[in-house]
Amino acid sequence: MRVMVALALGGNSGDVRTHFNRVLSALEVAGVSGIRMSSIYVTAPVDCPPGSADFLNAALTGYCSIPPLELLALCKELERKAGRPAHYPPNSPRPLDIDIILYGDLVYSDASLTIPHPRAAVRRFVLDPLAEIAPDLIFPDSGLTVRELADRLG
Ligand code: PH2
Ligand code: MG
Ligand code: MG
Repeated sequence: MRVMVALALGGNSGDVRTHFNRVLSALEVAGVSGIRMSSIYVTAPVDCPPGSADFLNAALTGYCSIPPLELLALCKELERKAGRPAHYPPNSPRPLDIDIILYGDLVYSDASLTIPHPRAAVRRFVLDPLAEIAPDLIFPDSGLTVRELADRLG
């Protein structure tokens, strides 16, 4: 069974655009279909160490039959291949961050993964790119759409 997933991409060191393009290709190879990607937004760092560089952020949606924890493992593998160390200080500069924002209407939490992403609904750098490609997608925890959540941020 395929479900629509929404991923947020971010990065603020090195050749972030190239890493984003590689994510697209890797997801296609992994069988994710109907992929749509937003434009790339330049965003100011949020909750990052002083002096952090601006980010590039984007969102993508696609139809996926990969189970959530396997999708997480794939995202971590792609981050690692982009040069991100396995362990790093919180919100430190990174060439690639891939966050699972939504996985169909799944609401899930364990030690490694929480879906919907716990901070996505209050982060403009997630909601604005996602609203560009999927404004009517519903966050199953609140029942609000991406557009409604973005409007709430004012
Ligand atoms: N990611 C974070 C923390 N802060 N700020 C921006 N602008 N973009 C991000 O992707 C981002 C952030 C944690 O993953
Ligand atoms: Mg993140
Ligand atoms: Mg992350």
